[in-house]
Amino acid sequence: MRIFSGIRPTGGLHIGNYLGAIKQWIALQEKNECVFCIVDLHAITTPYEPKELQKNILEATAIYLAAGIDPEKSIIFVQSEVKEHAELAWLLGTITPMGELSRMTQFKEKSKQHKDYINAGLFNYPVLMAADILLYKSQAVPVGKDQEQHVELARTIAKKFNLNFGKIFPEPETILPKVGAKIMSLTDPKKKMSKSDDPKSCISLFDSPEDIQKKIMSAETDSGKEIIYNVTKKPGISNLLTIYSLLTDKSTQELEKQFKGKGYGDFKKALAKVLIDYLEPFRRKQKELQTRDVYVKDILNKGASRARIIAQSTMQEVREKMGLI
Ligand code: ATP
Ligand code: LTN
Repeated sequence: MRIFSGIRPTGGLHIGNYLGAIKQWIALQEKNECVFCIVDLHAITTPYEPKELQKNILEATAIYLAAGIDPEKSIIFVQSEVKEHAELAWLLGTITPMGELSRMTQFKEKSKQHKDYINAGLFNYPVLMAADILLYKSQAVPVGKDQEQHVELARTIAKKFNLNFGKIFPEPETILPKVGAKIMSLTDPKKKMSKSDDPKSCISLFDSPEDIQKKIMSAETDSGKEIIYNVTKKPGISNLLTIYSLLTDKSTQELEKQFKGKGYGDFKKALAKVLIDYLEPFRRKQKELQTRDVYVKDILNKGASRARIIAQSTMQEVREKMGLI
């Protein structure tokens, strides 16, 4: 299967990004043809610092490599280096209903978050995302729950293109993790963990052991003192149980048994230890890669060359179907 996913170079990754998206990418690359994209053209739809962008792109790439993306198995590249993304986005924009775009939750949320930065790029964001996916004729897109709506729109656009101009695109499916599709904030377990939120609310993949300990010990918990999985009554402890379960492959029921009779403090101490141990190789590999910019750039150049071959061939077909050649 051809798989595509993208991530914005907007700062460090947290365990929500990892458990919701990247962990799936790493498993999928074993048996599929995977294309992973650092979506810089998406990153510039919200406020950003031009001088920092190249640094963030290299950092983001180092993070994926440290997390286990293997450039021998998968294509990893920067979106703006393959011009066909922008070109296809324009063409697909001509068959995308405005009504669909104005229903998008992310557009509404980001417009609220950045009131003086509501631009047409942010509105058209899902069209560019559809172009990313369709350019590679991808059949599946592994993402967290918050991106499901965008992938559905990409399906709608694919269907419409096939109907209007002739069938060339598969209708992409979303791959959601069974558990962990929405890891919640540590400070407010009713909100999703988000990298643009307060650093205390999320565990970065590269947090120091001391920071992990502090953040987990002060994570918001619920009334009562039993360690029980119940998302409505105990959203805080349930979120922590989900994280524990995903990192240890123990079910939440097993964990309930393991911590029976223990309090929140004991449970949190144990979780902090699990996280510190789990993330140790990430910290080590990232430190190594940070000093190897040339190596990382070389991987991105090779990735872009491989991506271009597929992208150019799809664009040839699209131009023919749309009557542009
Ligand atoms: P931002 O705060 O800048 O919007 P973000 O933390 O939401 O960023 P993205 O770069 O938008 O992260 O998302 C990268 C991937 O991680 C996407 O596939 C997204 O669905 C997934 N993801 C993001 N947050 C979570 C979360 N809390 N739980 C599970 N998956 C998540
Ligand atoms: N919109 C996504 C990032 C993204 C993406 C994509 C994900 C851009 N293009 C294509 C999957 C497929 C986000 O905000 N996380």
